[in-house]
Amino acid sequence: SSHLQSYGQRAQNFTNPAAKLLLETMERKKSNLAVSVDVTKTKDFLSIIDTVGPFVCLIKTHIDILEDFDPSLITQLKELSQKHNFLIFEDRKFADIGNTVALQYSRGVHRIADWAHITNAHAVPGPGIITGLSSVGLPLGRGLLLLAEMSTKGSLATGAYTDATLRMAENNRDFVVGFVAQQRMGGHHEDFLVLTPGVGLDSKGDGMGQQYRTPREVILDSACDVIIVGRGIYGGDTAESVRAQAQRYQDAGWSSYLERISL
Ligand code: S5P
Repeated sequence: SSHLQSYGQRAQNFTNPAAKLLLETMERKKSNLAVSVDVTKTKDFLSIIDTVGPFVCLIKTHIDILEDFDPSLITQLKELSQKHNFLIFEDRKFADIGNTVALQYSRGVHRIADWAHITNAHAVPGPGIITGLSSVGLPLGRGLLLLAEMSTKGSLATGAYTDATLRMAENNRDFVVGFVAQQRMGGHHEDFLVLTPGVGLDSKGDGMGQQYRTPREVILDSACDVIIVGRGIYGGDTAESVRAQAQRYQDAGWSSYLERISL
């Protein structure tokens, strides 16, 4: 019998509503797949999301790469999130002083805090970045992930930096719900979500530093919670290939999770 809690059981370990909703959604949809939709045209963005929606717990966005961004896009994104029951993660990677990130999070043309259940930040400025972001996000029930490690070759986020990032999260449990990292990190007894990019079944890298591991390596061997897949899924040119890849990664992620909790 398993000593590890299921995703659904872990919802009770969090007070943060975004973390609870994500875990409940994962359990309900049997999906630990997040798709990263890194395209530059609104039309492609929405059509990929509508295609992969049934297979994902989470859609990850880089809203600032859309060339034809219009606020009505956000209405459509929210409608797709309702239709398919997924959460939205804006991969903004905030990295400035608290006052500045609070403005970047709430204002500008994108108004990220209005629609993104989850966003992320680098730990490099120190805890003030969490104070700034939580002043906006906490009253809205949003959650924050800290980048504790990166998937890229030569990443500087290792060792003492990664450890200090963990401490920052532990001291801000109400708003910081977990990490973007390559593995579940030891040394803390509290529950955190671990979301992991750099996942691909057919490629080992991209010639620009990205490094890929398989869903099984990420979920089973490294004990992470969510696989984040971008080009491995939307890289195909037909809706049918995008759909087939989303299903394939969902199955690979979920079977690895079932194997892990049965250990
Ligand atoms: O360490 C990281 C952190 C992130 S959030 N490595 C990453 O690749 N990412 C993001 O995950 C990156 O910005 C991109 O949006 C996605 C990976 O895309 P793929 O096409 O390489 O799967």
